[in-house]
Order: sequence, then C-alpha cells, then structure tokens
Amino acid sequence: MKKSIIFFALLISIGPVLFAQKTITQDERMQWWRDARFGMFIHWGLYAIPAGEWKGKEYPQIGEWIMKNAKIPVVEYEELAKQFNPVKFDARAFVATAKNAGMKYITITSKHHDGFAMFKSNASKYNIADATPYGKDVIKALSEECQKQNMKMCFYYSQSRDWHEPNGLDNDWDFPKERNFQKYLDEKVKPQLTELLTNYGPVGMIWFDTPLDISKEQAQSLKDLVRKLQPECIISGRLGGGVETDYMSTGDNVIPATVIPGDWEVPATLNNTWGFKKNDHNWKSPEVLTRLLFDISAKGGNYLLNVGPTSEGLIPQESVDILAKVGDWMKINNECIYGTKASPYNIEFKWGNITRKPGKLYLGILNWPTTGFYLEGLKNKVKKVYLLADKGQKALPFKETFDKINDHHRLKIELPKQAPDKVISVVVVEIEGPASVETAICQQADKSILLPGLSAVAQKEGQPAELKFTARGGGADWRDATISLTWNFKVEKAGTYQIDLVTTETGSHGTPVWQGGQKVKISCAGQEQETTITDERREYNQRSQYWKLIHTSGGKIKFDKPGTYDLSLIQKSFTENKIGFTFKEISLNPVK
Ligand code: H79
Repeated sequence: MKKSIIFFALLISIGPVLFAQKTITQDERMQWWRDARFGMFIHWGLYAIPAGEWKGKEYPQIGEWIMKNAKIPVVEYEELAKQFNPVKFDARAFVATAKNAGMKYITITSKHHDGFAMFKSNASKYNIADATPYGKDVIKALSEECQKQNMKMCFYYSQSRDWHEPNGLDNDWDFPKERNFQKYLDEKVKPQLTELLTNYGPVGMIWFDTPLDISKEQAQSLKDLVRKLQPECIISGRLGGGVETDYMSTGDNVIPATVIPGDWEVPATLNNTWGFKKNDHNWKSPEVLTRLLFDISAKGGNYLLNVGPTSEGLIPQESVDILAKVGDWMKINNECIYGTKASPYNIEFKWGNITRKPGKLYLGILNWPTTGFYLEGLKNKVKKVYLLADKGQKALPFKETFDKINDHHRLKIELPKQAPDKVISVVVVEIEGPASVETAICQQADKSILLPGLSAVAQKEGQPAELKFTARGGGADWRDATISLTWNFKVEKAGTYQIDLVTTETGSHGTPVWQGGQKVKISCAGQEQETTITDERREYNQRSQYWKLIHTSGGKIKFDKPGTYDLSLIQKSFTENKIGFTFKEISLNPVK
C-alpha cells in the first residue's frame, strides 16, 4: 500500500518531465507551408530508365506507371536497379532550380508505387544505396543541401501500392490475390517511414498517395508514427482510411473553380507525366504556369509543380528553362504569392483574380484594360494604389464611389497604358481594415453580370436540392429536369442583355469530354427563353489548358429599370448522355 502511494507520488512529480513532449498547434505546424505557396515535386526512380518505352513499345500513360502498364515482372524490373547510375546528379542543381523558380519546398519520391527506395534502407535492400552501381543515397544528399539552402525537404511515400512486394497492393500480374497487407505495413512501410523520419533531419512533410483500401486503423497507425517521430512534420491529404490529415490534396492537376477554405494543394505536372519520359515534350508554357500559380494562390491553395529527372540525374533542360521564366516573374512579384490569403470575393473575374495580405489586396490582371479599370463591390476605404512592379511605388490615381440606391461600392483605378507585365500585372490596393466586399451579385464595370453555378440556389420541387459541382465549376452529373438554379442580382443599367450560357469540358487531362443537346429554359424579369446547348464557341481557358469553356447564346432579356432581379435556369430535357449537363455559369452582356 505504502509502496504504491510513493510510486504514484513519484509519477505525479516526475511524470510531466518524463512524458513532456513539445506540443505544437496546427497553426504552428502549417505556418511555413501556408507562407510557401509554391513547391517542387520530384518524381525520380528506376522508371526514368525506360522513360516511357518498354521492349520497343511506347506506353502513352504516365511514365512512373510503366511497370504496371507493361506488366513487367518483378525480376525483370529489378534489372533496372543494376543499371541505375545517375552520375550527373547534383543536389545543388536540384535545389538551385527550385529556388530560382521561387519554390519554397521540395517533395521527392522516396518510394513510388514500384517499391524502389531512393534512400538507404535497412528495411528493404531494394534501394538506391544497396541495389545500384551508383550506391549512394540521393535523399541524403538532397536533404543536406536543402538544409543548407533553407529549403523545406519533404518525402513522397507510396504507402499502399507496392508492386515489388507480394503483400503490397496492386501488383496483380506477379502475385496471387491473397495478401497480408498488415505484414507489408509492419515490415516495410513503418520501418522505412521510421528511417525517413530519423536519418534525414527535420522533414517538412510526408506526402502519402493512392491509399486504396487501407483501413482506418492502419492509416491512423501511420499518422501516429509520423506524429511520434516528428510532431512538426505535416501529413498530406492522401493518407486514406478517412483519417484526418493536415491539408486537402486536390486531384492530380485539378484546379478548383472557386475559393476553398482551409489548407489545400494542387499537385501538377509540367508536361503529361510525373516520371521522366523521353518523348513527352508537351510542356505548359511559363505564362500558363505563372497564371495558374497566381490563380491557385487567389483561391487559397498551394501549387506543387513536378519535375522528372532523367536516369543520369538531370532535371530536363526544358523544365529548368520553363521554371526559370516563372522565377523571373516571381522575382518581381513574389510579394503577391508568399504568405497571402485567398481573394475576399468568391468569383472568377474575367480580368483576373486577387490575393491578399492584411491591409493589402493584390489584383492580378491578365487582360490589361484599354479603358479605366474598375473593382466592383469593395467596401473598404482605399489608402493607396500602385503597381507591384514599380519599385518607387508611385501612387496611381483612383476614385471610390458609393451608389446609395443600389447599395453599391465601386473603385476606379487609372492604370498606365502599358501593362507592366505580359503575363500578369499586379496592382496593389492598400486598404483600411480587413477586406470587406459586397455579397450580392453586382454588375461588373463592363456592365456584364456573372452568375456562377456555384453561387446559385439549387431547388428541386420547391425544396433545397443537392446539385453538385465539379472542381472545375461545372454541374456534376446533372440530368434531373426538376432541379432549378436561381440567382438574385443587381442591375444598375436598364437595357437589353444577351445571355451567354457557359458549360465546361470535363474528363481527365488530355482527354476532355463534353456533350451538348440539352434543352434549357431561362426565366427572368417576366420573360422566358428556351435554348439548346451547343458548342457555338469554344474558349481557351486562361486558368487551365486542360479544359475549354463552351459557350451557347441563350437569347436576350430586357430589364426595364434598374433594380434587383431573379433569374432561374432549368434543364427541360436532356439527350442520351453519360456526363450530364456540365453547366458552369451564365453571363449577361449588354447589347450595344
Ligand atoms: O505520383 C503521381 C502518380 O503516379 C500518382 N499520383 C501522382 C502524384 C498516381 N497514382 N495513381 N494515379 C495517380 C491515378 C491513376 C491513374 C490510372 Fe492509369 C488510370 C491508373 C490506371 C488508369 C494512368 C493510366 C496510369 C495508368 C494508366
């Protein structure tokens, strides 16, 4: 009895010392990542040797999948390790390429689905240090260089798929169906994660991928392991099992159409592959990439942009050159990217988008206006306006007006004739207090009225309806004729307006799909218009080269006087069609 009292007394007094662990808040853990906004993904492994081709046959899909796509037997694929000798690898060059682009973190494939570790591992000899003529740990070299250069080092780790292991998931050409996934987790995944989180200094994050049917308990045990070894290490969105992670990962190359609250990241390719493919030269231009970077920041996300080094250890020169051009823009404009928050508006303006910091809005203008520039609906008092590219911060003339009748705020800015930048010109608007904008849909300066599907009220037979939208902003699987979308908006200028119905291509990148033929009815201001959706005009999408916007003109509406109006849209009939009505938005444009 006495003994146990002494024991408990001791435990109470020294317990906190024994078990004290530095606790870290979620905000603290995420701080560097939120500030960074822009990172480099590196997909590097044995697949860089076949580089998209196996036994004379070219495989059109993503390069790092060649083992599965060509159903290469494990013993044959292992032969690649004996050839892997990336003698031109230079960690300094990798980090320099990332830095030069303005990237703040590097996430490298420590083990991809093929099961080959790019680091020295005692848990599996199938690794770069033990199984290749090269014999060195590239993850080690890169980690050390990152630490020297103040670059966050992060590791991609494929936790569920492992085509090399009989008990890993997804190799159905070599191994029988029955497998002991738990055994694989215990004998390979956990030991390797432990190595990664022990031998390489501070790790910024572990980037899990394609969880497949990992269970809740299994996923949780991986999370617990990461938290135990490095509490500050971020856990990416694709852990699986329904276990909460530190941020959301969008689909590969998927950029949301709207501001998304919380922390999220778009993993994206520079061409059409992650792992190096010798014949993939379908590079995105630096202009497109820079615009996407700005647009993603304006929607509140991070951009993780991939390079795929060759089997010699070089980042392809095209990638280096493209990223350097993004870097040229970043050197002048990075203030509107790092540490910024999403736009206060939930609208994709025709002219561009907005990022913000306390006291400042950064207007990223894609289409430099020939006449004056107007920002509609900003309630704050404006203190100063200048171009971000102007080191002298010369004040630009501006005027704020308030229309009492329409309860509408307008900021007019006198811009110089010449755009300071061909890609995105950034205008800084210094404001008093936290950014505050009108929530009602208001007419834009060009007198157009934009009604995004995402901000419509959806109803089905008078009740709130569940109409989903894809990340691209298009109606998902909309084939229900009893669903209506309604918007309430302000019209300042009476007159006749042309209806522009916008749908979007969907499908995975490279293979966009779209179908028209649906009959729709628009009711507004006591008038009705019926239209059949066609591909009258396909518009290159400034925000993504992966899918186009498709326009149908939907007749005209006349507003007799200014005021507040409703517009509703229903789909009257649909064609035999697999994908439904991919409605994105309606734009009302004044007829001159
Ligand atoms: O690491 C990169 C991809 O290898 C990985 N995620 C990014 C970051 C990834 N794993 N799975 N997927 C992406 C999606 C799988 C797509 C597939 Fe296919 C479509 C697998 C089978 C059909 C593409 C085409 C790959 C093989 C054939």
